Amino acid sequence: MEYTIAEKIIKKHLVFGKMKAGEEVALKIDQTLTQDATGTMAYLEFETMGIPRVKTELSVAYIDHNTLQSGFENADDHRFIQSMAKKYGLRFSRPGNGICHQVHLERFGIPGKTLIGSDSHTQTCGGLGMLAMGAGGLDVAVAMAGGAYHITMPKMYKVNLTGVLNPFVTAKDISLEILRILSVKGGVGAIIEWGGPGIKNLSVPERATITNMGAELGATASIFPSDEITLEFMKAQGREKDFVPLESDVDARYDRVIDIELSELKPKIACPHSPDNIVDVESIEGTKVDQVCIGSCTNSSLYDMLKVAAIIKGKTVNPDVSLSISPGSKQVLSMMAECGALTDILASGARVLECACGPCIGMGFSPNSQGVSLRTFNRNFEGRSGTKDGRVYLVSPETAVAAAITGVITDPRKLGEPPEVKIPEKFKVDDSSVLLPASEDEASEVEILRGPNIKAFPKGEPLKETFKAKISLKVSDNITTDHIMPAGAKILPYRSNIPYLSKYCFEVCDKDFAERAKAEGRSIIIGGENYGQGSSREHAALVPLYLGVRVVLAKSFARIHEANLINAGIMPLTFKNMEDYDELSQGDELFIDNIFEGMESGEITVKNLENSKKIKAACNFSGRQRDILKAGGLLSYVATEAE
Ligand code: MIC
Ligand code: SF4
Repeated sequence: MEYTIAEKIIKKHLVFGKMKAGEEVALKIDQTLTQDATGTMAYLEFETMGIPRVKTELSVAYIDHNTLQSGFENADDHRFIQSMAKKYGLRFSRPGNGICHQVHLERFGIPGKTLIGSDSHTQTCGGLGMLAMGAGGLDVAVAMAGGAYHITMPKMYKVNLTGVLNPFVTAKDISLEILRILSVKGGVGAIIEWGGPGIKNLSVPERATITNMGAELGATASIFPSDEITLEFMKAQGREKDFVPLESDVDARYDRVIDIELSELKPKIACPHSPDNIVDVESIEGTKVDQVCIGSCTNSSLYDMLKVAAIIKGKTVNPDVSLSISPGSKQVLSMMAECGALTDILASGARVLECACGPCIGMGFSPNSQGVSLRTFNRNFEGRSGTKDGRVYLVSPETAVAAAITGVITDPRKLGEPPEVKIPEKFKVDDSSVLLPASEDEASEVEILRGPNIKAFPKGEPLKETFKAKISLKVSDNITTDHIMPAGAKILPYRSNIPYLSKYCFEVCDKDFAERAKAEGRSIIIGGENYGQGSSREHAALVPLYLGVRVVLAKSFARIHEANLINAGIMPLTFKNMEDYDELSQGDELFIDNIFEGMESGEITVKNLENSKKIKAACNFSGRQRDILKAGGLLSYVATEAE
């Protein structure tokens, strides 16, 4: 039998199930990561499991999202997470040390290992041959407690790269090209393996720019082989002992193969408000730009920063543009400082922000009203920047800096000679901002520091045989978790306060939703295709649960969100006939009976009490998922299993 890279890793980590696409498999998890915006909840959940110390090979708690401390909330949450890490055996990456995915790639990722993280861009570490996946916080908590991670065995896609990129065309343009080809739902249910002769010219950070945006495709994971380029990167990080080579077998079978000839690519741009709304930069040249942001877990490596510095050296930022630079890690920033690149950037008039997510999640640096913002980030969902009518475009660092200089969208190929950038053979290694946990003997003495912002989180209820409720909201295709549970500097500090967060649920779509749903008591949401794409935030399930949502009936779901709904005890049902979506309206009362029998057979009948029409819904849950729903969510299920 010949295997793909991902299949090889899955085979090695399989604790349950058959490696057949569509079937549920359970995997042993070697490493976990959390960030602070999802971490607080994940640690509260972990605490309820009563495990004295994490059971993974390595677990790291990062602080990188909620770094603006405009009140006590974020600082309290940082202290809570730090004390949890110390007590329960995790490393703690202090605020300022960098964005979780960038730091994990530099310092901790290991080819061939499994990693799950409570952040959808965890797949970044696929750039060095890891099977790295985003997950809900509760799934990460279970993995920290030694439990397996359950996924639907994905299909295998292969992207073959041939040729060489032209000057000013970059790894980011490859990410945008695959989004153009596949769209934001094209990767759902698949692992995307990158290969072909074209990968030989891509360094690990460039590969990571590509795997990072696998999240935007909805893919379960994205992965590169581990080869001599990987070895070179690991040597530069002083970690060559962790290197293992990894490639697919020659006759490995793929469900889909996509070829991209790199020399044919031009600089690309994702237009508002979706990462797959792609055109060539040259086609919209001249559009006035108000703001440019360079950074995020997609494009904040030393290589990216050095290119930007080389291009902007000796020039000044256009007077009508505000330029921000957020290096991905302390390592990147300190190396920029040492080689003078930081001085060149500062001299241009750019604003240097801390090594954190920052503007990407609306944590400061929101654009002006109706402002056009060019960002090297991965998401441009409506309102995500913190400015409701802001217009965000996604681009490469080269395209970003070209606009920062000219003040308008500019094809970077017009910048003249491409920058010559040399990456040092050795990176500056200083792990002093990663704190080690207390020893097992001392752990019991460590006090958990809780602030007043931490409130109890809602628990699901055991499923009943029948269910009757009204439709509290009907939404269209590609609804993101940013629609369901917005982020941004004003709301993010309340990630451990579900009652407070609930006021903002679906605010972007319908500002009356929260009150209406609460007044209904129990309700159903109707969704279109790819419902819940984007972030892994389980708050997009916990908050609707708090507001009484018990069923979401959609055309299809994004992977992590569907898992989060089940974990929360909300039943995700899919339309069998897509036209039935048009038959339902907000306010209709629906009735579902024979739920248990339906779950066994995979089909449930939903009756619309307004007109007595019957709708067939699919519910292809695994035995474990049925039990979780029956128990009222994963936490109750874990508790009953333990009895
Ligand atoms: C994002 O990019 O949307 C986030 C913020 O990193 C999220 C996690 C979160 O909502 O806390 C993600 O991608 O999972
Ligand atoms: Fe942070 Fe943005 Fe990356 Fe999410 S996508 S982890 S908010 S930098």
